Amino acid sequence: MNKVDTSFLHKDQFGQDFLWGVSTAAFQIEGAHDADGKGSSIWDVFTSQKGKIKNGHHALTACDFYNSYQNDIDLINELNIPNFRFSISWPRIMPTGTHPVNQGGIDYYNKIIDSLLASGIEPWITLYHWDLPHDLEVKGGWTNRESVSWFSEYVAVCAQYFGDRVKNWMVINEPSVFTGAGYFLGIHAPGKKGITNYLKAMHHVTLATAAGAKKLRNLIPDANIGTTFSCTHIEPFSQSPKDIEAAKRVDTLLNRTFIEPILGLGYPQADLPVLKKLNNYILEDDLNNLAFEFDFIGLQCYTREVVKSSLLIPYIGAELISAEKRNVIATDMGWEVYPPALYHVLKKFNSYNIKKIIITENGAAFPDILKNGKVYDIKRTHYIQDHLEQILKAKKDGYNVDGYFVWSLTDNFEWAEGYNARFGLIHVDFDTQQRTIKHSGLWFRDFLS
Ligand code: IFM
Repeated sequence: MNKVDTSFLHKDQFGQDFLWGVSTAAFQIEGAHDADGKGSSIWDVFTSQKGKIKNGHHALTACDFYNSYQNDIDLINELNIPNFRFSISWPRIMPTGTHPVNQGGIDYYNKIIDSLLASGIEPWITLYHWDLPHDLEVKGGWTNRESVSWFSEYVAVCAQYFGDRVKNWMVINEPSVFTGAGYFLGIHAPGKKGITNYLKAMHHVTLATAAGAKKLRNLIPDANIGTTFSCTHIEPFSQSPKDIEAAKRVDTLLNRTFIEPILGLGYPQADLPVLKKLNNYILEDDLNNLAFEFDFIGLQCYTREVVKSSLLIPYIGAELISAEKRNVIATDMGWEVYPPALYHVLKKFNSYNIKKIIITENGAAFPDILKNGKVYDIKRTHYIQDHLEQILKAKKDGYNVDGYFVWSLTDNFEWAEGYNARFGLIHVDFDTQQRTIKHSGLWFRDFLS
């Protein structure tokens, strides 16, 4: 393959210890929805329901990573990517959510871990990337306080089977997204709606994050333990006091609500009054149990949001003005392309007491075209380069940032968007499962070489 010009950005500018990686999630790539004893997840059930996913797409096969993992690990190697983030499918390991353990699932993840290590690639495990066992959802899922102990039981099994080789762990991925979309808006699995479901799920997921992390610490004392949060740079639509106040409420919900209790600061109830309703579910000692000293926090930032005050939107009194309405450049997700957001987010989160910050996801969906065996995704290449420049700017200004993982390795199943939104450094033909490294992938390869 031809070399791609990387001369204006150099890996060394980020420092010798800076971590470079690529991120994925089980449900989005594995397929093999019922192979070797796997149980159903809430996403298996949700995708089987009519009208939930664009174009009726499902993830029965997805990228077939379950069978083609060796090929994809070889591609990670070819791209010179030293760290691979993937998630464990809870119902593959524990089909009903709690004991017994499914040996078929354990064998599968052992193969992945061993293959990565044999290739010199460091495994980074996410324990929960949204695919709750369906049997637990039948019992209320995250709205049931018992979910905290179900999750701890599952974490202990993962630590016991994989902790001898895997040092890097992320407990829960983007709690604000899956509780908001899955338990308040009903547009993601399990399709629940309403403020009561949402607040219960919020509190139990936050308790589970700390409980899971403590379990890992006990069972793998030398583990590098983190958890990941979606975050976004928020700006008011105008300088009117109402828009400024609305932006503050949205910032509280999207950037502060999940991380602050983990950092020992409690829920930011003063800045978002609806969170006071959480007091109905907070039991004695919960606030102490929510805190955990993570080794790192993973931040996942894709865009900024512009916020206007609105009396029509309950609980938050604010609306997000879409990129389309603002007539700015956007990705296939409708998210504005705004690289300085990453700088602002790094600045903001540096004001907390966090040991290490890693950007554990950043990337873009564009309508890639495979032509003559090549994908010239120059927009994605620029997107990544421009975000890396923002990281350099943040470092220059003294803000701590220790790594950058691209979302994602291959095109994959993008939840309610199905296969329409392509985020990969590697193109996937979903009919043939043929992989083609895109221009962005070649650029990243040369940058990392
Ligand atoms: O695909 C998702 C991922 O599962 C979680 N973070 C955002 C990505 C892009 O939407």
